[in-house]
Amino acid sequence: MKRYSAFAIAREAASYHEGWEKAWASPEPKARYDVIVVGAGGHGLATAYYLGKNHGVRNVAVIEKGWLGGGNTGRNTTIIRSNYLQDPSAAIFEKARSLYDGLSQDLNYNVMFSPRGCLMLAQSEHEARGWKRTAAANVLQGIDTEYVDAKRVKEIVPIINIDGPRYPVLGALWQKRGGTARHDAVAWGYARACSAMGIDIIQQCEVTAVRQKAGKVTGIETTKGAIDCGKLAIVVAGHSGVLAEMAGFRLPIESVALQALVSEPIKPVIDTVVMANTVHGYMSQSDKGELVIGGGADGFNNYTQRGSFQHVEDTIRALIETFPIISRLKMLRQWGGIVDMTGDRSPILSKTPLGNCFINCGWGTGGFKAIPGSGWAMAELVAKGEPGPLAAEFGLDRFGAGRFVDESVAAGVAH
Ligand code: FAD
Ligand code: PYC
Repeated sequence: MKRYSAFAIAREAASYHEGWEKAWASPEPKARYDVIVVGAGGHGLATAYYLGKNHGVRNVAVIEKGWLGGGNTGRNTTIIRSNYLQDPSAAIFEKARSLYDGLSQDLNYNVMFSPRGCLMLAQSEHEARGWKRTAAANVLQGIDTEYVDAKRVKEIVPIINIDGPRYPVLGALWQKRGGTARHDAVAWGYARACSAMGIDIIQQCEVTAVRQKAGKVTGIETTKGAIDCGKLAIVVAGHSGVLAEMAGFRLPIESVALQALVSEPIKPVIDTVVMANTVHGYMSQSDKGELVIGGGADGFNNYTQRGSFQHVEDTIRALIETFPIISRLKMLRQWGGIVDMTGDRSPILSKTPLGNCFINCGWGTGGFKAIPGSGWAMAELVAKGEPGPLAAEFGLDRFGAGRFVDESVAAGVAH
């Protein structure tokens, strides 16, 4: 596959840009693969990429029922940060954040990582104490965050109203190396790099059953026929419960819709990410000028991938006190994704009751930022059959043993 570069743009310009290759191949499935990854979201694609890159496992297929990146990966609000409370979470999220630093170069694909900084507002005394505690934990974990006062918040985000009558801003947890990346580009970059290694990405191919014999997976049934495999990795976010049921085990997961919306494009007004968890809203500005706004998760389980009027109203009403500037803006689009929530709001990267079947899910409302670290850790788990240090605390067995990794506050989005 030809490398993307400034030179390549100049070369292709000379032939009216008609010579670009397809970014990834669209093969028919082979009869058998060493590893099948179900789900071509960011986590599935990154798993396949690091299987090939770090472990030399390249007879791999990524099977996707829709189009790659069309699940939560292409529906999220692209916030990247690693300011979690517990050590295992801080480790995997910081691994991901640091991989994002060099991801465009590694994949030879511009994922538009923009470390513009992330503020998590404290709008109650309780929240202020919580963020101070997280800042102290982050110091011990080697993660670069600090608790800043309201005056500093106002300097960083001049459009913010820190004197709201109901929810004044008391301070914030500030991670200046947090930020955003272009979500589709993350999926496309991994897909292209996988394809260049000979990994098959098979879209429009739904997995309908998991075949097994003597406690091991032998293959899958799909809408494009049966495919055999040596190992199976299930990486399907909101559909994890459905796939687990096909494989014959149960997961401590609930699926709910999480919604977001964007405004009409305006001139640059905010050059950082602001999360206001007490009022259930968060905001940043895209390169196109739209304000990217998200709210809390639905209060009931469902599989709807669309927005609702109630959330638009609740989220905007909540944010207007803190950002009066948005009160006259028109909202352009809204949407939803199905997120997979565990009880402790931490992910599952785990072996399963089937010896050669592994699962990566439970990233809930916060897995976009984790994609590179999660793929790295999942590839190690699948290749070696045992979790490495990044995945060790995220096994399914923690729910039986009561060894929770409680991130219900640091998860960031009210749920
Ligand atoms: P997905 O991208 O959903 O991929 C799973 C894939 O599996 C899908 O493409 C699906 O079609 C496929 N699949 C399902 N069933 C089958 C089957 N039977 N056969 C074949 N394929 C199947 N996280 C952050 O870190 N920052 C944010 O700002 C953020 N904002 C969010 C905002 C919203 C509105 C939403 C919905 C989520 C947000 N998240 C955020 C969470 C983040 O998007 C997810 O945690 C992450 O994208 C999950 O990636 P994934 O690869 O696991 O899942
Ligand atoms: O996890 O940072 C996050 C997040 C922000 C919006 C949705 N999730």
